Amino acid sequence: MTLTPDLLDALNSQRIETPSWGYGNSGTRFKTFAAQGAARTIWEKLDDAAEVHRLTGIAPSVALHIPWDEVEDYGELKRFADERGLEIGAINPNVFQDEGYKLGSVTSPDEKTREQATQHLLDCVQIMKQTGSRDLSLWFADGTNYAGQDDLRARKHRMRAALKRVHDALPEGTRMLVEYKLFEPAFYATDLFDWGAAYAHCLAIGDKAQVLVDLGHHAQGVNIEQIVAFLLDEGRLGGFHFNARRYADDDLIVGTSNPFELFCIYAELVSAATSSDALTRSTAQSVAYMIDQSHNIEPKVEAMLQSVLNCQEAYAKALLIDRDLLREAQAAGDVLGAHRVLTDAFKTDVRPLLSDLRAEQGLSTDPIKAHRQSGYQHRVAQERGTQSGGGGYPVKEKAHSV
Ligand code: AOS
Ligand code: ZN
Ligand code: ZN
Ligand code: ZN
Repeated sequence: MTLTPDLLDALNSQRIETPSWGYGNSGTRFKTFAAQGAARTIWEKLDDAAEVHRLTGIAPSVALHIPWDEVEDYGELKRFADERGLEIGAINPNVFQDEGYKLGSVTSPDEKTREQATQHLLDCVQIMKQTGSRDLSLWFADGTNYAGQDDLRARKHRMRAALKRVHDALPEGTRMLVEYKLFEPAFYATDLFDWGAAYAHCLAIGDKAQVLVDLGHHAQGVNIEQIVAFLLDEGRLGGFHFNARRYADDDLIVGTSNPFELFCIYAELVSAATSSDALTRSTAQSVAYMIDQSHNIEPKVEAMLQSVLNCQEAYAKALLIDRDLLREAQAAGDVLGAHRVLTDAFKTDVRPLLSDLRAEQGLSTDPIKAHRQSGYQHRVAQERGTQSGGGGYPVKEKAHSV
């Protein structure tokens, strides 16, 4: 397996965004274990993200969560990131932690609560202007726990109205990514419950609205790569929250329990990026590849490195698919021949290829080993100590268990 110029080009331009919340302490509803050296503030989270980027070369942006990562001066934060070779990525408003959101945020039956939540989303649009972010990433915990608790159509209308207001406040060249989730924390009905609901809202509110696919947000057995293919073809796939799961929204290290699914998703993206249809092509080229994982017992930086590297492997394998052969087999109705073309690529060990790529890029050929040998973890453990809870500046809502 050699690094052809095409492969090199494609692999050089791969990008993965890491989430600020993946660097702080987080846990389950049972316990948040304090990790030695876990980042306590957004500044430390950016330091960790810079370490992941330094070692992988493909993770130059960091998603923020507001207010967990709230600062007084976002210009200063942007400069701080810039000095570390990083950019501020998607802004994730938090409309699920205030007392007032017990019955929902933008879909709450209470008008004042809806207004407060919508204002927070609009404030986040202002933050995007200061951080230079392209994407506003929206996830709502909104929903109901019992049949009859609230009017489902009224809630749909409230969601539509809020999304529309925020959409219309977005500056040119920016987008809102609408994330859906089957359940949790609502257990009877979630207002944005699947890709169809998110897609219908996006379609109704405007061109800057696109769907975000979190790999942990579907029912068991749902074919996520087919959703990806469909949304790409409709020009409405905005981005991903990559993670792995076996049961529900487990938010584990990407590609650990489901490498074939991750590969099939990348296979659709690679195929769409060279589609003869201009909309499909440009949609594929604008996809935001973000990781959304929360660590309970894993060392944070190494866990994030592993996720980024697993995305790189999945993408490299997807690039190896022999497209001509695949088309021929498909056209000939050669069921197993076509499948074999795909699995041949999936079964290829791309680690030597990626090691060559890193050598080309002047990186260490084994980022995990390099991280383990760098002393970074030891140094931050000394400097930061062991703190319970997450981080934030100024100190605000800290604990994170979603
Ligand atoms: C929640 O389940 C969603 O995946 C959110 O995208 C994300 O986990 C949250 O914004 C970070 O707390
Ligand atoms: Zn998510
Ligand atoms: Zn998730
Ligand atoms: Zn989630």
